[in-house]
Amino acid sequence: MTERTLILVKPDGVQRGLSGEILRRIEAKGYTLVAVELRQATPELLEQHYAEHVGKPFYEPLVEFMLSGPTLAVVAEGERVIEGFRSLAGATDPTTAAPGTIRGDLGRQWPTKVLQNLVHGSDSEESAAREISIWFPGLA
Ligand code: DAT
Ligand code: MG
Repeated sequence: MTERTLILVKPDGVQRGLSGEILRRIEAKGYTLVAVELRQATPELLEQHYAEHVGKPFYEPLVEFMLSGPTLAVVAEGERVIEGFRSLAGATDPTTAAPGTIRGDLGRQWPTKVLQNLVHGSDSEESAAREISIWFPGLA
């Protein structure tokens, strides 16, 4: 069954001019772009998107970081794209993310409370459906 996933190029990726490189990797892997839109997140949208992290020590810095500039919101499609993009993205911590991955090749630790790791990718079918409806209500 074809799947869809919600991918975000976070403000660090947009600000560093890596949107094109990240889209290139998604397309080169063979996935189809369904929607691509540069958006300024709001606190309300982020509270929904990061509902599972509300109350964690890094939540406030995470929201502040996600509000620091525009985010490129993407919906990509393909068989097993949810798992496939998580694999392209690499581990959460960019310092130890494997070389060859987006986070491993392009990310690093900065002196901030939140890890800046360039991209978000939905982690399950349920998350993908929920997150696509938050960012692209017209697609759900
Ligand atoms: P992922 O983005 O790999 O799914 P996550 O959902 O656990 O990771 O966390 C969301 C984001 O929050 C993550 O991309 C970076 C930040 N983050 C997660 N754990 C953190 C931690 N222990 N310290 C600082 N930032 C963290
Ligand atoms: Mg996550």
